[in-house]
Amino acid sequence: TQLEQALRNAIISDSIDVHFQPIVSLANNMVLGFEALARWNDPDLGFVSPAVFVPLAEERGFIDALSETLLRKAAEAALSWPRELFLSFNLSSAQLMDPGTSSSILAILTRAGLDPHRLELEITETAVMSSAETAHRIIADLRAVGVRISLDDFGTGQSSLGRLREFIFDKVKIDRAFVSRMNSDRASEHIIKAVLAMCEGLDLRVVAEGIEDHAEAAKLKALGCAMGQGYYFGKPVDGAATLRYLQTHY
Ligand code: G
Ligand code: G
Ligand code: NA
Ligand code: MN
Repeated sequence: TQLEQALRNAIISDSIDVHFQPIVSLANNMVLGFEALARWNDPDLGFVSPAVFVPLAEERGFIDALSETLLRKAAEAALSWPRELFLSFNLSSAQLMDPGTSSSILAILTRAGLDPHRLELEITETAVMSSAETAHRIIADLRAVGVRISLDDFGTGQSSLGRLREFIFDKVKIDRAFVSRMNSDRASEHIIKAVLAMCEGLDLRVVAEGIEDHAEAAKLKALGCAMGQGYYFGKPVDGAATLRYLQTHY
């Protein structure tokens, strides 16, 4: 298809970009790290969402090539940041089915010179389940060298609390669906409170996603949520704008 051909060309010509969105401490608004988000602005097709081209790349078997360039660019950007902030990078489900993923990630980090302790990988529950044994091996190999693993979009999809019993995660990212409803819907607030209590007991760090205003940030802070991410703190922006952001945000 036209889209597939355009995506191939974009990967080959290295024209898919990485943007960064801050993840902050809710206690003092300090920037702790950034999530890398792929951005593709095609000259003919215009802006294409990663929600479209990541699944297409998986389906057509070029997710490895795509992800390798994205991680390389993200790691290079992270090295230009003035402080040792963490870099959070999304892994797709196809990558968790491929036994070569851990060594290819570590090779990229080595080549770029990024300490594995600065990398976090965001994965969804569905991705872990799709090929459980391979996924567990990849996760264990990466954690053994200091890479941390975040459970993304927690509370959506095929969530099962049983997954948390396996202790394969370092962090949980509460899906923005709960955050956006928190101040209008009592159920969402109760769910967030329960997730925070559970994560504390399980020694998991927590990030609330999709914080869009001061009221949401203040509420989550009052509930004891340690970290936040969302348009209120900063939208995803390119590498140059990320450096400018870091000059004005501590
Ligand atoms: O930033 P945005 O809302 O456009 O992202 C849409 C979806 O694409 C999200 O689910 C996000 O996790 C995913 N995504 C963005 N960048 C990447 C990437 O580099 N790799 C993978 N696997 N998924 C990504
Ligand atoms: O699936 P994942 O959680 O990785 O997707 C993150 C997506 O959420 C990105 O596409 C990012 O652009 C988007 N996002 C980040 N912060 C906000 C926010 O405050 N509000 C909304 N609506 N989307 C956000
Ligand atoms: Na993510
Ligand atoms: Mn998420």
